[in-house]
Amino acid sequence: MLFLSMNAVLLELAITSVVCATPFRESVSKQTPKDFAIPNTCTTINHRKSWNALTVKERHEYIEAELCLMHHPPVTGLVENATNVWDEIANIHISQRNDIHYVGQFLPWHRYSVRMHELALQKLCNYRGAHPYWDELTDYTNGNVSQSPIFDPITGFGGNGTGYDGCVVNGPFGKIKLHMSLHHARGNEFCLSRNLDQSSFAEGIATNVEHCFGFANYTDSW
Ligand SMILES: [Cu+2]
Repeated sequence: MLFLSMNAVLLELAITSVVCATPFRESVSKQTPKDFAIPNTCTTINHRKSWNALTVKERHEYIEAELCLMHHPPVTGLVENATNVWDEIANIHISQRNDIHYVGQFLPWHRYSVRMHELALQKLCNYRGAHPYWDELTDYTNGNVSQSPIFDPITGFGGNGTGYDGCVVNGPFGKIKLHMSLHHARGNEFCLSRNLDQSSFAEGIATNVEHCFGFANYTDSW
């Protein structure tokens, strides 16, 4: 059983975003809530699978849970103009962008963030699976990335955006309204946009991935 509280983790990240810009580890050690404790032994395995390995039913269950987060009332109450948990999660990422990108803590911070997101799906939206991952390299190797199963409009995230704004108009997120972005006034509604560029995926080839894995610490790897 895992005793890590989703609310505590989300609050943890949110608080870090509004009160300080200190390194991530430092903020955690200062503000750890009482129920923030991980036992030494696991009795269940949170098995994260590649999107392509999920059954159609599992894909729908995951997408339903994400849609649930987009309609769930805010849980931290710390984010101005947030109308749902999804807005709060997005704001955490946006407000800390200058401290968590282009630095050694990039991977640890995002790994923690994914876990928080996974707990939100499981605790707030009764999602019983683990957060899936996108095996981008395999899809790139197989051909046109935009034709990958993950962008299927029926069983996946929907396809490329269209029109001037590049709005995604098909799939489960085609009608979703977002509210947190650097490019829009806070709280204003805008669409999910997507513009997949096949050539840009070449940077994620296996030799580059292995090269990064070869470094001994995060800063060198970055
Ligand atoms: Cu990021």
